[in-house]
Amino acid sequence: MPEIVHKTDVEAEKPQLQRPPMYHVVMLNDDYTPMDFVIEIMVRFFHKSEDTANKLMLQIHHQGRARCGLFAREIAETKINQVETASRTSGHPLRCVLERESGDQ
Ligand code: TYC
Repeated sequence: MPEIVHKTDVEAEKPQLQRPPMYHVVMLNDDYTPMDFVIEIMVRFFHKSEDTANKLMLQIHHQGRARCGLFAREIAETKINQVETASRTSGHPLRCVLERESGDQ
């Protein structure tokens, strides 16, 4: 027989607005990865136009980092793996990190 579980007042009043958090893939600057390679990666894995990819690459070069896309956690982790595998295969140290969305910025 299924047991009836009564919600506390607090649980009953909690609005059911939960959704899984999303994550930014943040690309980092380094001194060695060629600019053209970074642009290629942005086009290939983040579906950026050449123009947007060029702007993002320069933003990273000058400011140290830029967000390249917002994804569910598993997708974001896969993107990072794809970028880093392609980079290592080509002998470059390009890196990305995850950043949990916060609503600000
Ligand atoms: N700083 C690199 C250079 O001068 C270019 C670069 C841009 C590297 C963006 C990584 O995410 C990056 N060749």
